[in-house]
Amino acid sequence: MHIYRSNNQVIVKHDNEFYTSAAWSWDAFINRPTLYQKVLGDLTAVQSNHELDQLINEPHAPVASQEVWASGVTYLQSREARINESKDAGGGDFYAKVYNAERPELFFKSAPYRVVGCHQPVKIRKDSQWNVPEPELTLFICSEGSIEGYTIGNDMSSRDIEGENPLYLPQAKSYDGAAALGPCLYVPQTPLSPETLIQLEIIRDSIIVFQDEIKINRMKRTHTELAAYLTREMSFTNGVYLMTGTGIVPPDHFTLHAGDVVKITIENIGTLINTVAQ
Ligand code: DO4
Ligand code: MG
Repeated sequence: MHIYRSNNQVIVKHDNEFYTSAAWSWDAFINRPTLYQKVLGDLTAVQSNHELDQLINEPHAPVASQEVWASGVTYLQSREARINESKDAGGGDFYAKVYNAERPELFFKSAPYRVVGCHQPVKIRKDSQWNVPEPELTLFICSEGSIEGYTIGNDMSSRDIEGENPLYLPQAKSYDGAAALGPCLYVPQTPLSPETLIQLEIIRDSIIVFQDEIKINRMKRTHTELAAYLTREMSFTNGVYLMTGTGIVPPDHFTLHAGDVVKITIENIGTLINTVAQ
């Protein structure tokens, strides 16, 4: 099932039927263990309404009070890129070590009010010359620590800033328009297949200037391992989103321009589309 936020309504799409209820509020609705079963139960009390179909074309980010965290260096491609970009600063060793370490790299990505949804603009920093999108499968973890669903994340990154000094990571990763999530929260009955494909397309002046894809089974770590580390000593009252890291890195000469369209598709979840703001 797919759960959308639109006009302050929670809309559930399940088996090509659409449901909503005034009694549903985002935080309480999604923050439940065994979410799939709970929502199935909720649907028995409401009528399907096909007019809701229109509302999910312009969904809000699937976020009300949820913070967004992110994992780093979980794919070989990210490890190599980071070692390269930070070698002059002496940061290469840290990225090599964290890829193999038991403890993963986890960092705070975004406060909920800074997250943008599908079709809203993402931004590049004015004090940065080298910017890329990072297409990332994103977990929804409920306050009890279990993974209840998935969405698509774009972890916009300023590679020159993080490459200059790894201690600049928060500035390279967290700024207005740096985190996009959507178009919905996907809640399957069973965990995502390891064969699930992530695809990235960057379109400039109607031409695809970069595209690539990767399966989530190329990730070094498991989803449950990442969720367990994040929730070890930190509570999230309304649940939390966790981006799982990128396995797609454009070549070093590539940087995003204003007006570029970033399209990220993850099988069964949907497509997250954002244009880089002017
Ligand atoms: O350590 C830098 C950030 C890594 C990251 O965002 C990723 O691997 O996706
Ligand atoms: Mg990332």
